[in-house]
Amino acid sequence: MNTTPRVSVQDLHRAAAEVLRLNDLGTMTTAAPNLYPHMWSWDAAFVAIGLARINVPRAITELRTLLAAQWSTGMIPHIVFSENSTDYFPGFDRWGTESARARPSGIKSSGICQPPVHAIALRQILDRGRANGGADQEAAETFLAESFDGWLAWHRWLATVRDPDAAGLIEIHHGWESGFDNSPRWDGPYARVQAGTVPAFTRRDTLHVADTGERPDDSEYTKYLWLVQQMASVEYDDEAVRNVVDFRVRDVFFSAIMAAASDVLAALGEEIGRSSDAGELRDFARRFRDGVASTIDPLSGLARDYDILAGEWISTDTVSGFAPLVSGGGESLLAAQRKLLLGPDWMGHPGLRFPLPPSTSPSSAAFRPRTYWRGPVWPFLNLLLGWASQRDGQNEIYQALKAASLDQLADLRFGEYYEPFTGEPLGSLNQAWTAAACLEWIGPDWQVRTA
Ligand code: 9WN
Repeated sequence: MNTTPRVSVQDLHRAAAEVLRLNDLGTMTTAAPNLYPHMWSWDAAFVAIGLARINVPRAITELRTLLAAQWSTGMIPHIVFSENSTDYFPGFDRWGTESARARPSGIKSSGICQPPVHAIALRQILDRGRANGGADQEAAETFLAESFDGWLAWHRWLATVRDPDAAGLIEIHHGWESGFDNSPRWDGPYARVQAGTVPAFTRRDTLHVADTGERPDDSEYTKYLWLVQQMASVEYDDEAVRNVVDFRVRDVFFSAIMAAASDVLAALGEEIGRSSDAGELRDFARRFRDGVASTIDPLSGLARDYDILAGEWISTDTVSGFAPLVSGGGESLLAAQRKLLLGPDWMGHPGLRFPLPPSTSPSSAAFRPRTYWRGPVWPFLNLLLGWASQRDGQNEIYQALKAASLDQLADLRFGEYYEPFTGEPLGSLNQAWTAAACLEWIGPDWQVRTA
């Protein structure tokens, strides 16, 4: 394993901070300079975590902008469109959210959501603000008090509308909601989607990557757009969507984030005297933690998604199988998962350039090392796994993820995702959440100068 950084931690820190500045539109950070010129929901949470390391008020602004786009139902949309760019497809016009009654007026957004990482970012902002003291602390404490109800509404919406049967698993209606867009996890459900007529489209994403093979293909996009049309046809009404949409899946990784973030939000609520709401959030955390544990595949030991329309489990060798490590759970389950994660199909695979979990196991027939969610390593996910291992006192895994992540990012390219065997950055460069993850991994270390 190569653990010698090719640059100093100070240079790495400077370059990562520069990427966030480059993507900064003032009150929102674009997910990437060209490929993603708008704000994405779970990207914004990771961006806020990174920003909190360098500028607490700016981190607060990021979450405030996102929360301003919250729908009256409680849903936080997956894209908040910037007025500055039309260079993304599907843009606002294609979403048909204009007529959605729950969308706040004056703010352009998509009509679907992404995993609720936000409470974790809120916690980081508060901790950094308190550590800095003075105006940063005051701003962070004020933001917690003023925004708590918004985050609570978001978790309540997920727990009710997206888990109507209290299965402890969040239902999603589009691969984009998972954030793992074209992962092999969704091959089965998408194979069953029969797209009707979709108006002609011109993609923009393929213009911004070196090789179009890194992205989903046009037939996949046709299905993505078909699902958007189905939801738009009922004006994104929560009940009606469930009846019309051809993609209904219980997403285990989304559910794990829901469990972890509900615990974090509960603890924040307890700090500001919201004990009854905190109790409700603790119940959500328990319910989703149990839901995640209930999905374990007895053969592989990995967590599974569930296809509601087909009535079957989805077993894949993808990194989402480690959902229990994010949600937390019983010690024997977690110990077995850690062993798998460090084993030869994942972080211990001998061919890896850096010992980090690929999005799909290299031992799987579905593995494609250069294609988006079908194999590449995604740096923000490693940060999430690192955060969870630190929460659970798993310092060995935390340090292993940190060392390998910093080695990977020392090329200063801040790729969206990385080829697992060569370490080549793929997708977009200067991806905001990759830079943010880097800042969070570095933490205060950049101030430590060696002689
Ligand atoms: C669709 C912004 C987003 C991430 C997702 C990632 C990718 C969008 C796209 O980019 O998805 O939402 O156009 O491919 O899959 O996780 O939030 O970085």
